Amino acid sequence: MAVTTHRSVCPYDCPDACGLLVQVEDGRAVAVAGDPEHPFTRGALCPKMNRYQDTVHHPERLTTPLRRTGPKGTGAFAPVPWDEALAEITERWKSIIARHGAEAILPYSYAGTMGLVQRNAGHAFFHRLGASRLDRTICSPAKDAGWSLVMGSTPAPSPDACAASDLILLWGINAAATNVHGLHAVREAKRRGAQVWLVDTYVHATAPLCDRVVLVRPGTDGALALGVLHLLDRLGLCDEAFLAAHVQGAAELREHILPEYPPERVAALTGVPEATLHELAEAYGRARDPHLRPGNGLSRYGNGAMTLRTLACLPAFVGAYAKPGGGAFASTSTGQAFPLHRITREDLLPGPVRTINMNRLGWALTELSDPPVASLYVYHSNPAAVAPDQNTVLRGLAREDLFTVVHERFLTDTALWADLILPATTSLEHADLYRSYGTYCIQRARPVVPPVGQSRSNWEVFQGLARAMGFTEAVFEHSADDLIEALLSASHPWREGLDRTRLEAGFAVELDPRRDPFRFETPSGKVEVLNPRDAEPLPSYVPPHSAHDPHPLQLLTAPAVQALNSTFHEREELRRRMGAMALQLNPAEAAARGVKDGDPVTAFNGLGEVAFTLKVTDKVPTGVAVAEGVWWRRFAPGNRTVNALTSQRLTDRGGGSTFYDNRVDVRAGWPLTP
Ligand SMILES: Nc1nc2c(c(=O)[nH]1)N[C@H]1C(S)=C(S)[C@@H](COP(=O)(O)OP(=O)(O)OC[C@H]3O[C@@H](n4cnc5c(=O)[nH]c(N)nc54)[C@H](O)[C@@H]3O)O[C@H]1N2
Ligand SMILES: Nc1nc2c(c(=O)[nH]1)N[C@H]1C(S)=C(S)[C@@H](COP(=O)(O)OP(=O)(O)OC[C@H]3O[C@@H](n4cnc5c(=O)[nH]c(N)nc54)[C@H](O)[C@@H]3O)O[C@H]1N2
Ligand code: SF4
Ligand SMILES: [Mo]
Repeated sequence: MAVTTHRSVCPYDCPDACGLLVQVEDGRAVAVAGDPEHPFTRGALCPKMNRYQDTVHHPERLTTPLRRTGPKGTGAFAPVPWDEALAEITERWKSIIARHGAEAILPYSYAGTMGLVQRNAGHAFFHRLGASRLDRTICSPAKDAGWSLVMGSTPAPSPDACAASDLILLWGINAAATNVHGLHAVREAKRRGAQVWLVDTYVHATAPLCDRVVLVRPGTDGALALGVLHLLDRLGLCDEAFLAAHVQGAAELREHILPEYPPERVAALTGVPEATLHELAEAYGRARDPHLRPGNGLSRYGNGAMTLRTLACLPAFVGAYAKPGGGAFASTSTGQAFPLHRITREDLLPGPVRTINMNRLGWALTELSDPPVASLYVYHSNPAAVAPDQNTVLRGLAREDLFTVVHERFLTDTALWADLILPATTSLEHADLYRSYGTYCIQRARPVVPPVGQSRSNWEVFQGLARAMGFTEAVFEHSADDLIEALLSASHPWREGLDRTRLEAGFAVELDPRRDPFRFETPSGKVEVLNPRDAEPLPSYVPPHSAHDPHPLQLLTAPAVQALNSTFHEREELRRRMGAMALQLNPAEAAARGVKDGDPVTAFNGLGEVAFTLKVTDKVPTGVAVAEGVWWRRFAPGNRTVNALTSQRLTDRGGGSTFYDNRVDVRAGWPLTP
């Protein structure tokens, strides 16, 4: 049988959005490699996506709709035809609507796939239905909110621009895990003599690439940034010409805020020694083209938006925003280049409906009333694993009176609790248009293998549900390809001059954000260190939520190298490389608790208890515990995973998650969790 090669895209929630070359033989993907013609990812893949064919053709793929045949959560299911499954869902929904109204139905989705069509596939349907709306704020809305208070909608530079920098500041980012190709330009800069600094909370996989690693007390980066600004000012390292011409409020920050952040106080707040603080300020202030690369982790605290807002001031004070290799890269907001409303169809809403913050799913399922959530429809998300406060989420999912439908590729922790499971295609089986939050590339992907079993794409399922509900709007008749055309047909300045032929041929092509280094897209046209429209016009330091929690260890639930949130745990070889579900502690913290490397331990707080295998390492400072990865419960020693320890509290702005803003203690042994 002949082998053919096809272009595709990595569909996952990763800033890189790699181009793929997929080899297909007899309707099966047999090999997946990086596309050397992709302008940003240049032919390399991360360890997760090598052997993507093993996910696509995994023996545990869900291949038919399944109906629950035993008690909830026990995994007893039997196959049911698609028509019956869709009819059952819509009949149950019609009776729920008759009793409680459509707001008693809650969709729950996030980023199992990043394609514009499949990711947003449920919006038109649920808007038309009048279901409760979901505020999709689990990832980094506080980062965006804080950053844009200072920078407005100013486009980020190219992610490769930092190759021309002489000082790169990786701030709260484990790029070796989460932005592998972002390191290409960092390595290039290093070859040209740049210094790379990492400001983080523990020494992780990216640290070996860095010349200096500064460990900061979790959630105190805002104070650290103000301390650097204080010293830049004191040492005369500010770019006064840039400040005068392009920054609003530098004088006010200098007068009202910076005097409160002398090195002694900042060292006490952040745990960063005064000498290191001086070195950091000197390095940053004296660099020719200093480049700041903030991650998302530091925004997942009660003060997350304020932290990012403070960080955004740093390049302004040294004039770096106008320098070729300098400035900052927070993310590329490429969604704006497409008329998404043509897919999401808010105009179909029957009237005002309530909005539920996805980080408060546990609360919504267990406490919300008038109407209660009577049905939950989950697609391309795994909230039983990824949502905070797992014990409350599981209590909600266990409710006998909750009708739960899960559209998935695998029997995830969430699918286990479903009344009906619908089998989903992978990205190699459906069409989509991809953008990225870490590059300006866009790429169109066509199906390269037929659907595995009876699996259907998100969009096909919502078309089927719309039909079964009797919805007659034309949008539900359109194919995924029609929707892609609708996204590409309306013009947008960033897409002017885009090579459509190349896009149609499956190659990645780049949007042009028309960036002018001296134009800031804010109401004043300047970098808004002072934002007069905000209740707090100037940035300052506010402590995180957990500052008031008496448990002794800050819990960092950081990304794992071999997984992507709860995705990829289906792959045995990746699980093997990850080893046991580990909690990392400093030797002094382990000794104080009488536990040693490899011991079974339990991390606990007021929300729950989670069993881990202890890893003792001096890469983690005292006062911190690190648990990398969002595991599936079946691979956890105690039937609970890290989110049994994280709270439903939100960020200061944006309604974001606070996954890192939790504290725990640790004791020897494993609990007998049911
Ligand atoms: N391999 C892998 N890749 C991924 C993911 C994954 O889970 N695994 N997740 C994907 C997703 S959904 C996202 S949103 C992206 C980006 O995900 P992000 O959350 O941006 O990930 P990182 O920024 O790399 O990692 C967070 C870093 O922040 C650090 N950190 C936490 N708290 C603080 C703090 O208070 N101060 C400082 N200075 N640092 C802190 C952590 O130690 C960690 O190194 O990655 C994507 N890519
Ligand atoms: N403790 C802790 N929790 C976290 C994080 C953390 O750092 N620490 N990170 C948070 C972040 S940043 C994010 S973005 C969220 C991510 O949360 P989610 O978006 O829920 O991400 P995943 O865990 O990757 O789960 C996605 C699921 O979608 C399925 N899927 C993939 N493609 C398709 C498809 O086309 N159709 C359908 N129907 N299903 C599909 C996959 O099989 C997978 O089970 O997790 C958050 N949770
Ligand atoms: S997960 Fe990220 S780095 Fe890995 S292949 Fe996908 S886009 Fe590339
Ligand atoms: Mo995320």
